[in-house]
Amino acid sequence: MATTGTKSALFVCLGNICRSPIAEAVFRKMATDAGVVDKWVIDSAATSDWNTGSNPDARGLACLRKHGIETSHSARQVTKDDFLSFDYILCMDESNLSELNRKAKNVKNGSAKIELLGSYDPEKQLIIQDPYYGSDQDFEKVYEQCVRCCNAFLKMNS
Ligand code: WE7
Repeated sequence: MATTGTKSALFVCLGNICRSPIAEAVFRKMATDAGVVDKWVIDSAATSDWNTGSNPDARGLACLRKHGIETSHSARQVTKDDFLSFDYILCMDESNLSELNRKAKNVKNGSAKIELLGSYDPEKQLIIQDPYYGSDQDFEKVYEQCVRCCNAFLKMNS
């Protein structure tokens, strides 16, 4: 359980190597720049166990680095405990959302708010598409969406 006064957000996608590590790193950078990172528990995870232990996709790392952000994340799958300990579980697409809601049903007293990260987008792009079979430009688009959404999400929580 999060310590009193802290808030927590878990970013989730299919494999925890493309979209959710970008969202996690963007949000941590924003919270750091805003001087509130100590008030947050921030992590990311996958709905699947396919990539467990893998580092983020090289294209995602290059995209983040281009914007002055570093990350060292190792992919992990969402656990039952995540549904108890996180305030927010923010995912990328409808498939992530239905998978998380399905998993949440097996957790008694789970209190995490499960939402699409895109629901915070002031430009109303609800879905953050999987860039796995995409181009560098698709990663850049994911990054821009994460920036807009994380900024709005952080503002709402300050
Ligand atoms: C992805 C992926 C992504 C697709 N990251 N993988 Cl080969 C596979 C099968 C089950 C789970 C995972 Cl995670 C993976 C590897 C990792 N972002 N996106 N696969 C993907 C995209 C479009 C159509 C089908 C798949 C599996």
